[in-house]
Amino acid sequence: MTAKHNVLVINGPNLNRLGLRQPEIYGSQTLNDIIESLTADAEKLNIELNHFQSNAEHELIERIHQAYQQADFIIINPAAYTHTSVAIRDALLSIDVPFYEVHLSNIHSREPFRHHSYLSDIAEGVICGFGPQGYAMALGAAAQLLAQNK
Ligand code: CA2
Repeated sequence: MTAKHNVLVINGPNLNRLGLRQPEIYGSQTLNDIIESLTADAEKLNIELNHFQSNAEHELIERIHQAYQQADFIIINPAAYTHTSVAIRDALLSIDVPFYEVHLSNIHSREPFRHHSYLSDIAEGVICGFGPQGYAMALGAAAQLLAQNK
């Protein structure tokens, strides 16, 4: 069997509250539910999955830095920092690890301030509006990409 690829999943502020409020927008699954299901998917794909969630911008940046030469791929839902954070954009640019941007909701059908992302133009791909399934779609696509590039 080939060596396991390492995928890091990062979730930004307030996503630790998933399932508790606004299920009409974000669904009823908790973040733990999503990560549990993603971990099972990763096992089947022979991928080592690590997860990090924080409500603090500097902690997200530190974790991105740690991924340098450690993670093969990142799946990130930066939550509200998507629309505000040049610092998270710069952190991702500083490590040269490819990433997918994921959003539970369709940010383009919501308030105008959610339409712009500081990350989309530097992401390998963007998935939004598929709810928790978006993370699984991103993982499947990352696995394919990693297998192609070896
Ligand atoms: O749709 C997404 O995944 C978002 O990244 C979620 C962010 C939002 O600021 C982005 O525009 C789109 C917000 C996450 C807030 O999570 C909550 C969880 C439970 C209850 C309320 C908010």
